[in-house]
Amino acid sequence: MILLVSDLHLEPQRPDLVRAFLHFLETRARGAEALYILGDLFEAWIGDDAMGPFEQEIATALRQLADSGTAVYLMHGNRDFLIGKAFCRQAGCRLLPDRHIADFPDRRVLLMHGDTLCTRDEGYQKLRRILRHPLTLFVLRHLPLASRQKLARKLRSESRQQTRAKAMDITDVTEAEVERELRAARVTTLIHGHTHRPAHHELLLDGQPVERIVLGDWDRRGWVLEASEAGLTQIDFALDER
Ligand code: LP5
Repeated sequence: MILLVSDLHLEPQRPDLVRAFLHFLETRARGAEALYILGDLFEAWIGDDAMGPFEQEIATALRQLADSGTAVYLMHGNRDFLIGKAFCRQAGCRLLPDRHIADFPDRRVLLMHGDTLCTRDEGYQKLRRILRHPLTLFVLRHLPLASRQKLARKLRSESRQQTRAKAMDITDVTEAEVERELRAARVTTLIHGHTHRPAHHELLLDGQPVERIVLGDWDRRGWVLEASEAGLTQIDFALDER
């Protein structure tokens, strides 16, 4: 079994989410062939050098899962794109590029975080281009810790305000971009997160059936997509499920 999650947005201020994720790693994820985390594991990540006891606890739990034989893969999200080699080494996980094609038991799939698919969200795409520019990344990584914390708080609060004011279709994926990615990857299944709109879309691309599976965000409930020879099944569960 292969498991996929995204958008957990872990932070010390949400102990319910943290407990649920740690429990997930110790139970459902144990024995899985692989766990893919498709971005936004953390609510905000300002650099591996800023890791405190909370981040260490998550890294240790991931490492224990990896040591037990489950391959753990991590992709950047729009809130934790500064996760680097040090965290991955400590957590025993492999960092994936923004687009990754994986061989699943019954098919090849394209894995993405999903933010780049929202091409109508011009404000965000502009911000993304600035934040992901190598020069910006260099500068951000070298800012003093306090400045990075301040900047992250500012960005989060601006984002909360601005996303509330955006129309639903602006913050959803653009179909043409989904089609472009599927064609370029030569696969018929795309799995992504980011939009917080869990769903299983069946579409036609050049007359062929294709699928787009959107992973759910962990907030009121937890979400996991299970991939096996039987296909892909997304399930949600109570955060306090034991
Ligand atoms: O994250 P979410 O779900 O709220 O909304 C996203 C888009 N927003 C973001 C911003 C992140 O939330 C902020 C993450 C901060 C943590 C990492 C910081 C690391 C760098 C700093 C420390 C070293 O990604 C949101 C989308 C939404 O998804 C749906 O797709 O709409 O995009 C926006 O809201 C962007 C706005 O439209 C434009 C923002 C202007 C910000 C102005 C601040 C200027 C600061 C400039 C800094 C270089």
